[in-house]
Amino acid sequence: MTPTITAFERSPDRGRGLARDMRVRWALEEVGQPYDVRLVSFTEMKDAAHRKLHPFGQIPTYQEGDLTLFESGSIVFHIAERHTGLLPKDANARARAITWMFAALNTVEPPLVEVTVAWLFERDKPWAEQRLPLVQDRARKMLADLSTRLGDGEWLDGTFTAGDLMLAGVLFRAKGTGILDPYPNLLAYVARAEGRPAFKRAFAAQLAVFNSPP
Ligand code: GTB
Repeated sequence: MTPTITAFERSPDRGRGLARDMRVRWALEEVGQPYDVRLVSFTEMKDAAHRKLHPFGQIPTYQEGDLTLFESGSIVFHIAERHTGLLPKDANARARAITWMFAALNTVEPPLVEVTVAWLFERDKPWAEQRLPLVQDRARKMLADLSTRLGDGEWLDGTFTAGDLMLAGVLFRAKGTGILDPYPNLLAYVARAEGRPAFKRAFAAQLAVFNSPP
């Protein structure tokens, strides 16, 4: 059965692939699973009908037969479990890949989102000058640890897994803020991820939505 995901009808990022449907599209492309996309406006997202799929009135969602999921991490995990290619067969390697998915979402993403929010939406606030360096500092400490751990590895644990997809997806969103610039290995890691054919197909698909006539 072809799954249907939801995405912004008109992404405010102007097709830069920053919304979290991108990582779901990427996972589906990695495993070769065709999918449909239902585009939703900001108004529709808050309607009761959409909230049946997503309690917080957001995207992405995932529907496949009588299964409905929200949370990009859960959706990518579901895709990785149901198909081959994103989770290793070896039980320990699989557990490590899942650990990296959690690390990407629980440890890496929150401080990076804080930086983006402070940079994009709070710069005009009277307290912005004090807050921005604080959140940047927290993010840099985490990134320094991540950079040390990755070292000169191609991927986190040998071969590309759902852990890399999630981590690279998180770092990709933060790249534009410049916060990754002091860590060339992290930048190279994101560039490797962006070079994957599945990533390129996913990126092109979300860009095509933005470029299509309203
Ligand atoms: N934890 C959830 C997940 O991982 O799926 C978070 C989902 C989420 O934040 N969804 C956002 C959303 O629906 C889109 S991705 N927001 C609408 C709302 O809450 O009303 C975050 C996002 C938003 C906007 C941009 N942008 O403008 O560039 C990029 C990314």
